[in-house]
This record gives sequence, C-alpha cells and structure tokens, in this order.
Amino acid sequence: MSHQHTSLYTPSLIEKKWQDYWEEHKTFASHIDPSKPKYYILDMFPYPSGAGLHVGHPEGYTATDIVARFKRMKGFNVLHPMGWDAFGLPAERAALRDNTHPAVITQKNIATFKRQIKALGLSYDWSREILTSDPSYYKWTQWIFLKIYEKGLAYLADVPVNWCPAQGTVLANEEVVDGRYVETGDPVEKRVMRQWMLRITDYAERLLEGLSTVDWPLNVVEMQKNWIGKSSGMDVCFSIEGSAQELWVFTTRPETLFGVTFCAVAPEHPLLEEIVVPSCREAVQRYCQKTKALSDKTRQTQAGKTKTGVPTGAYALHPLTGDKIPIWVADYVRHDYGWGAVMGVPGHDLRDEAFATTYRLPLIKVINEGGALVASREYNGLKVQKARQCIGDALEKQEKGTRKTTYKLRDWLFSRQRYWGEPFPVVYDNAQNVICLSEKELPLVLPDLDDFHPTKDGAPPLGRATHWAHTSSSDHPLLKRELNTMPQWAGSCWYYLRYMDPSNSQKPFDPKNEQYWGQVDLYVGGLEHAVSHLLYARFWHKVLFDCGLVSHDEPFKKLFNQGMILGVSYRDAQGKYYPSHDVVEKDGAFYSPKGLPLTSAVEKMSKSKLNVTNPDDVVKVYGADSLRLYEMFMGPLEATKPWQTKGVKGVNHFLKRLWRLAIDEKTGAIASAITPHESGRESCEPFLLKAVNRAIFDVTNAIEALKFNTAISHMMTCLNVFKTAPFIPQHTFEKFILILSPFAPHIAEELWQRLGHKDSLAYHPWPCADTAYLAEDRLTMVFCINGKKVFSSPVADCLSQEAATKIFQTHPKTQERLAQNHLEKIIFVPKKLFNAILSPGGKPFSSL
Ligand code: ANZ
Repeated sequence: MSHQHTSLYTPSLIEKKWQDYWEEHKTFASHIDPSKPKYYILDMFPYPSGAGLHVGHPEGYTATDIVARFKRMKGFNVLHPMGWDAFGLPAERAALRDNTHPAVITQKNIATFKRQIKALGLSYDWSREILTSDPSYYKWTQWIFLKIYEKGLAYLADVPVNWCPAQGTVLANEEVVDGRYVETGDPVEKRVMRQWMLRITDYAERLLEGLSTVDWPLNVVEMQKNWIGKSSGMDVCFSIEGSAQELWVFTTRPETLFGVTFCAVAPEHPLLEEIVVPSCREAVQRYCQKTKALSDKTRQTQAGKTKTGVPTGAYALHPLTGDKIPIWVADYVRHDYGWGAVMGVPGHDLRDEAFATTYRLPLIKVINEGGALVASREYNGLKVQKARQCIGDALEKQEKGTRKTTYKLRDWLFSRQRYWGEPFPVVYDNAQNVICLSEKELPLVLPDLDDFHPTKDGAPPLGRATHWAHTSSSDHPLLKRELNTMPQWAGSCWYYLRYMDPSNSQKPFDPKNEQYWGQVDLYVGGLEHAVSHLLYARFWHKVLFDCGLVSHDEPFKKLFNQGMILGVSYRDAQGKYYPSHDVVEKDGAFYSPKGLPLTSAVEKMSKSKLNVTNPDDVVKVYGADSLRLYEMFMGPLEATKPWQTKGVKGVNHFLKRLWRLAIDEKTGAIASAITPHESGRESCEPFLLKAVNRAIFDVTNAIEALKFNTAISHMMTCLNVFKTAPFIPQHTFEKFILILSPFAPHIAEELWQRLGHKDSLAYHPWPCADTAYLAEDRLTMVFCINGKKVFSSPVADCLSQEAATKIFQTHPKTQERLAQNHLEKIIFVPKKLFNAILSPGGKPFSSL
C-alpha cells in the first residue's frame, strides 16, 4: 500500500507530502491580477537568531496563515510573504559569541528558520523572500536614505547620545529604557558625538494625525501618542526681581496662573548661577552636585517619592499681578523639556502639590468643583476653556507669553558604531563636506572584515577596512567614507514595500506593483515593536509618500498584536529548575524525580528556567496541524497565555477523531459512513446540515474577527454532531473539511484528495452558510382565549409579546371572536403561553 493510503493518522507522512506538493506546484505564488481584489497580509519578519524558532513565532504566523488561506478561498489575490531582518546588533552579538562572521551565521540561522517554518505548512510565497543584509536589498535602503537626505531630513550633528560602553555603540532613545539598553540591560551614559540624525520631529504632527486613519489596537495608538507627546500650551515669562533676566516656563494650564505659589528650575538651569542669592549659594551648589550625579532615570522615576529641592532666595514676579514668587531648584524639573523650569501650581498639579507639601509652600485652589475659576481676579466665574483662552490672550497682549505646541519626540539618532549594518552611501571631502554617492555607485557594499569587534573608544570598526575607508573621484583625489553604519531598524522601515517587487534591480519597487498591492491590510506581530519599528516605518513611509513613491500615507491599515506565550517552570526549595517532563504530579502537587516538592510558576520562557518549548519537538510528536491548532486554541490571539503540552494532546485527539470518522481503518480509503453525492440520502439528515451550516457561519465570522480559538471550538462542536450520525453525506463532510483547511491544512488536503479531488483545496471557494438552517430551535407556544386553548404553534425561542400578538391576531381560528369581542388584557408567558382575555362588545381587537 502506498503511503498515500496510510490508514492511521500519521502527520509525519501527510504533512511532508503536502508541503512538497505546495512547493512543487507553487500553490501560493502570487501575481498581480487586476480582476481580483487584493489582500496583503504581513508578519513582522524575524531576525534569524541562533536559537531558531520558539513557540511564539508560530503563534502569529499561524494566525496570518489562517487569514491568508481563508482570503484565497474567498476569492482574494493574497500577498503573504516572509523574509529576514538580518542586519543589526542582535545578529552581530550572536556572531561575536560564536566567533563566526555575521554573514555566515545569518545564512546558517536562516536555513534553520526556513526549515522550521516550512515544516509548519505556512502558505508563504517564497519567491518573494528577502534578506535585509543582502546587497541587492540594502542597495535600496541606501537609495532611500539618499532620498531622505535630499529632502533635508538627514543631517549630521554633535549631539548628546546614549553611549553604551558594553556594546561599544550609541543607541536610539527608543532603545533605552530606564538608562539601560533594552536588549541586554547594559547601562547607557550620555556623551557628545557627531552623528547622523533623521528629522522625524518634522513629521510629529502627521505621525499623530495618521493614527486616526488606521485600525490599530488602542494601546498601541496610545503608546505612539505618548511617545510623540504632543502638548498644547504656552510659554510664560516671569521677570526676576532685581535682575534683567527673565524666567520662562512652559505650561499646559495657563488658566491656573493665579494659583502659582512658587517657580522651580532644574539643577542644570543656565540662570541658576546668576540668580541665586549669596546666602543660598552654598546649599544650591551642594544640591545641584548631588542631583546631577544621579542618573536621569532615578530622577524621573520618583513619581511616588518625595520631591526634593532648595530655595534660591531669588523671586520671580507674577506676569499678571506682579506678586513675588519664590524660585526653587528642584530635581523633579527636567532640564531637557520645555524651558527646564516650571510654574508651581500645588492646587492643581500633583507633582507641585507633593513638592509644596514637603516644603510648606502655600496652595491656592483657582478652579472650583464646577470647573469655574476662583481667586483669579477678573477671570473669576469663567469656565476653564474660556479662562485658558482669556488668560492666554492677556499674556500675549502684554508680551508675557506665547502659545506653543511641544512634542516629546526627538530626532532619530541614525548612526551606529558597529560593523553589521548598512554603510552610509556618502563620502566626505577634505573640508568635511558630505558628498552623496550616485545611484550607479550603489550598493555600497559592506567590506569584509576579519575583526569586526566594536572598539573601546567608539571609533567605528569599519575604520579597520583601510582600503575601503578611503576613496577618490575625478573631482576629489581624497575622499573619506562614512564609517558608521545604519541602525538595525533601517531595513525593516520599508521591507513590506520590497515584497511587492522583490527582484527589481532598477528600482526599490515598481510603482505599478505598489499601486496594486497598496497598504498592508493586516499586520501581525509582537507588542515590543509598538513604538520603535512601527514609528520608524511610518515615518519613512510618509517621506516616500512625499516623494511620490507610494500611494498611501500610512503603510499598515490594520495592526494586531499577538500575546506572549509563557512557560511553566518548576523548581525546588534550593531554586533548582526541573524540565516539565521530569516533573511528577500527584494530587495536584509537583515533585522532582527524587520526590522533592516543587513550586510551579508561569513565566517568560527562558533557557535557564528549563521551560522553553521547541516547536520542532511538538511537530515531531503531534504534527504541524496539531501545533497550529493548539497555538490558536490556547486562548484569544492577543492574550498572554502559558504553554501546556496537555493542550496539544487535546487538539491532536480532535484531528485523530476526524481522521477515524473519514478513513476506513483497514483500507485507508474513505469510510463507508461518508456517503457519496448520488446516494440521495443527504436530504434525510437535517441535524447534520444544521450543524455544518452553523459551523460555517460561526467559523467565518470568527476568522473575520481574528477569534481563532472560538472558531476551533465551533468546529469541535460540529464534529461531535457528526460523530453521532450513522452516515454523513459527502457534501456536508466536505464543507467541514473546507472550513478546517486554513487551520489544519495538511489533514484537510489529504482528506480532500482521498474524497476524490484532483486539485489542492487552497483556491476552492469558501463554503457559504445556508441561513435557512441557522434559525433558533423552535418551541411550541399555546395560544388561548379566556384560558381555553385555541391553537398551538411552533415559535422561535426568543419570541416577543408583540410577535406573539401578531400570530394570534392573524390566525384563522381567532378571526371570528376577535371581530365580535373587546380585548381586556393579554397574559404572556415567554416560550409557553399566550392568553387573551376577551369580553363581548366594545372595540374590535384589530383597532387597538
Ligand atoms: C502649570 C500646571 C498646572 C501644569 C497644572 C500642569 C498642571 P506635558 O503635558 O507632559 O507637556 N512642566 C513644564 N516643563 C517641565 C519640565 N521641564 N520638567 C517637569 N515638568 C515640566 O506637561 C506639561 C506640564 O509639565 C506643564 O504644565 C508644567 O506644569 C510641567 F494644574 O504648568 B504645568
């Protein structure tokens, strides 16, 4: 017997068979086809790490694969590509650890990733595969950089940078959290260096506005808004008593101006030296020394902590009243925001209140509970909005203030002192002028380096490529190359565009292709990219839009974040971890093989906790279809949830039951319970039709809503009904196979073929639910007149009194009595009884 007719459910045989079939038939290759609507579905492409795929990858990939397969069956022309985000620090760090060249390690890791991904039966169009570290790709990353430069959006500047000594490079603000590099936790310090910067701040407003045109999770929209950090407010000027200097502050709440009881400046404030009075000088100096030594992080994360400060002895003059206001120096005032100074309003600002409480400064309420101004002279009684406007006008008129919008977003630091990245396509002449390479000089290929380690002093490692680093042209005998490289985010800023036309050697992509494929319709990936990648890519996209190179100004129409998959870890009292397969469970408690009691915890998967699940192992034992089903059945896609191998067994069991239902155990042919189309028996089984139509309806809706776990339970319910039937019309059974196919494509293709079909089901039209079978279960309601039954009628579960009255009123058996009698009242017992109390004479029922 050929393996095609294996009689037991053997994923290892059928899965490989179908993966080969799809590859050989190029089943998922996509081409521009104007006769079909397009659907572009994208995964955040992985950086191919040495660890290979973890179970978090297939979560998002399966979800997008289900949608891709579903949309094809729905008649869409689907673009569903995959590629590799290979440049950047993570790959280089791995190469350093392994003592291998990053190019070599990247190729090796990609091979593993690709093998693993292919083993999952994901329907990617592999002909569109891209690699960001390939010169044929980064040629165009360099080309886009030049476009950005031509638009005046890239510039060199001596800037304070986040210098990470451990990594030997600078980092972008987005890569630093709490004073540490987010990837490694290495501390980061401030340094001034000459760097390439991208003017993302020019796009702050549009990056904000665009968020209202996309269908993104609210939390991501919120995170981007916060990162951009727009505040509308005013710069307000306080004169300083006995000084020609002015103290400027930025406030978002000018209406609270009459509640100002102090001003505070940051320890770095430039005026401090000058305004501090002699008796306070020493204390101020000591205070400043102390706070400046603290990192930004400690200073800013003390939201709950007591605020500290010391008086300067100087006074500011209130811009509208001329009242004297003490000036303090305080560490909760940031030197890098606004003017590095605040007007303190303890009555309405929590930080100011905390400060005022500590130092017994007065607190004045200037807005009452009704939202109207008090203690604010001629502005008393005005509502907040109005007061903001009037006080703003007054300040502007007296030249004591100007309205202003500020953003927290800073320009994007775009140079790295690392090897494994895109070289900048520019050279410098003797006078340090920037000269752009011409298009025909691209790609500027990254030179091979034996020693690509970062240097101790921050000099870029490309300086070691001495031949490469110096060049010349007809006009310039001596040119120096830029030795910094681009950050790892560069390649991912436009990869979704390259997929549309991956092998174009003349252009990054043909406008025709871009016009056809348009926006990414659905983009799925982890929440860790909420700000960085998704902000950078939107920025580049808008620049490309302004260059007329793309037709939409937002790249990703709908975004969805998959939740994190956690692992269950077990450890003993000594803190030693045990792998789950060594753990013995007894009466709900866990023990080591030697009987030590263990505690279990649900945590991020990590090698050191021995709680990592490798998808390869799951596929080996249960098959890819079971892995896919389980990844989707664990819970809502967006939820954080723990991996449980028990659950894989559960969905595997579901597939085995399906197999046993369809396949004759002895022959491997279709079981006799699946009756062919011509048998004429199909109409006899309304409960099967009901079950399958309900499943089609519910699964369709669930996929559209990305609720894959509920889709699977609907299919389980349907299979349970099938199991009770003595026979299942092939027709009906096939519909089930079709709706299962996006989730478990291998078993679906196999059964489909054994049912006699020649072609893959990948483009078979998605079944349509017959709504006639969707009606609620019917009940029987008794209709009475004066307590005596007149007739009974089958009704829907949820029948209302109005609908029951209609049935009663139009029934032939009630017509005569209704015409002669008067309705007193109706007694309605939902689902059971309708009783009309009639009495002779009076108005006929119908006129009520
Ligand atoms: C007076 C006031 C009264 C304020 C009130 C708030 C509430 P966002 O919205 O984040 O832009 N501020 C200004 N510069 C600051 C600095 N360098 N360090 C710390 N705080 C600073 O915040 C703007 C508000 O933050 C400003 O509005 C100012 O306090 C404070 F009931 O002014 B406000």
